[in-house]
Amino acid sequence: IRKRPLVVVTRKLPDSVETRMRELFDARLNLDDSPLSKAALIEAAKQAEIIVPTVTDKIDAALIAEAGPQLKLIANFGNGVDNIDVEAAVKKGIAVTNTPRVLTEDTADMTMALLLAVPRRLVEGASVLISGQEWTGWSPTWMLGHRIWGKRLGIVGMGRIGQAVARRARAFGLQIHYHNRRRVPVEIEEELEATYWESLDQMLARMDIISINCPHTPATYHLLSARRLKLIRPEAYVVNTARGEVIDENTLTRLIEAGEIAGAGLDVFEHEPAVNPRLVKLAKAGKVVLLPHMGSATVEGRVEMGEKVIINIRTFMDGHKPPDRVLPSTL
Ligand code: 8YV
Repeated sequence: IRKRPLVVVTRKLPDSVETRMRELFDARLNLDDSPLSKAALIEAAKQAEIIVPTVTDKIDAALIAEAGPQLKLIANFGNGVDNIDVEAAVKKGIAVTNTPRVLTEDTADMTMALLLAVPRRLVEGASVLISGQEWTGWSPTWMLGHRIWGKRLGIVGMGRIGQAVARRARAFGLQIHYHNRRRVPVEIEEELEATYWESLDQMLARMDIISINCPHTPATYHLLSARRLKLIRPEAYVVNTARGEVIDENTLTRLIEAGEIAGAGLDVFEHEPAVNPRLVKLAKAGKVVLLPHMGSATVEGRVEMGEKVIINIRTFMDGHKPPDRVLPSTL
């Protein structure tokens, strides 16, 4: 790889990140911020030594097959790498990196925001005033939501983000439960006062709020399947700031419509950017709160993600193992 490698960046990044990339690399930036077309992405794979994609770029096996021999690194601007066929890349000798840690706390904050917003009817209440409807004044029985203090929170995926959610949720007086592929070390369980459920089914059946915080991989696709969603209690809420594909969204929607699940707070969707119109209808009815994939959307976080991408690229160019290398075995 040359000293100033040809780096194709697929989306508009924060200014400071782009400036630094221009200084360090032969950076081909995407200044108009619309995702690259499939043809442009293929072109990039044929020419670039390094590609910096985001969640909106599908770097699948077919695209990797088209890549020229000069492509050596896919430095994802994002933590989740479900947009990339990591196995196909690594097989072809292309390294993959991501941007973990810098978005953990922001995503956990957004999880808490949804976790509070749905039971406490935050958006419904706020929209009364924004919409110009007349507010007839305080009433003892109007706009009542449900308490979250003392309730049971079931975290699906107790990695960095799941733990950051647990830490916050404890401060809000929730009881912490979790399901994870592996049990987390006992010190962490003790610190979080978290109860481990080996059986996801059993946990789902007993929780008041369920938060999805696991990555989307072939093993977690529709982890909350129709069968599992039916185990959830009718008083319970589901929050998802991970990936839409982890939940069978159609069934979740149907169960909320039928009153068999109380509601949901969703930052991610199965077919982004499309959002099921039935979910929008439920949002209008105050049953769900929907956000357009904003979990890590802070000025600070996006700059740090960009800086991480740069460190990964520079370390790789220097011939060292990049700090955030992703291997198929770590997925
Ligand atoms: C990003 C995310 O917005 O990092 C992730 O996995 O979902 C978000 O923080 C997006 O992925 C950027 O590519």
